[in-house]
Amino acid sequence: MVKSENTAARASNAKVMNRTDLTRRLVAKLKGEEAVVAGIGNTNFDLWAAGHRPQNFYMLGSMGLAFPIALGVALAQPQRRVVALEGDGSLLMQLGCLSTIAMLAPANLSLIVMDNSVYQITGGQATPAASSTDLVAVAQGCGLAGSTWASDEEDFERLVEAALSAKAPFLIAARIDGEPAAATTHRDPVQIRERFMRGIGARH
Ligand SMILES: Cc1ncc(C[n+]2csc(CCOP(=O)(O)OP(=O)(O)O)c2C)c(N)n1
Repeated sequence: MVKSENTAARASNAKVMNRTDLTRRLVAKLKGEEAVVAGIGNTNFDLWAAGHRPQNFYMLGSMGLAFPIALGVALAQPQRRVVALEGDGSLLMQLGCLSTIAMLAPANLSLIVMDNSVYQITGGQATPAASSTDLVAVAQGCGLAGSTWASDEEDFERLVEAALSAKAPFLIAARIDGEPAAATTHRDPVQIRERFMRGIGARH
């Protein structure tokens, strides 16, 4: 696998962690008003499993939209911290958003990719992250300079804390195992949208 020099060591030393556990650790770090936008499938299932919050948005159906939606929320509500969770396959489908986020650089946006190197929810086919693409190197190349692999759970928590008070967005990448999500989000797109709009005060 070819990796850019500065992420290669961190990528190969990164511990394989568990998405459900990391999502719970993330939610435990939130103060309350942060919006969390999670991508199709497992990232939003585990966000749901960590305990529903009115400020959570669960993307259904289309890959790669967690980061773009979170960008929109971050630009619309600059006083609110916004966290976006995405799977590696979904991020690979929408890589251009990293360039846009780096260019606009909203200080209140944090990005997390859960990299199991497969399209798990559709049967575990390998993504390019399994062999040829280092998503942290991609993010750095797009201009998200602070992007990094989380080396273990404590490092992940430290990076989340740093991201929640950072002055510029960066990508936290976590290598995760193949465990399925701990629950399944209730699939009701209208309810998800309305609850979120009220949760962030965009609708009363
Ligand atoms: C535009 C688009 N293409 C394909 C699909 C089918 N699909 C749904 S989820 C998924 C895999 C998602 O992989 P990843 O984001 O890595 O998350 P994981 O399943 O590994 O948690 C695929 C291929 C889709 N829903 N939308």
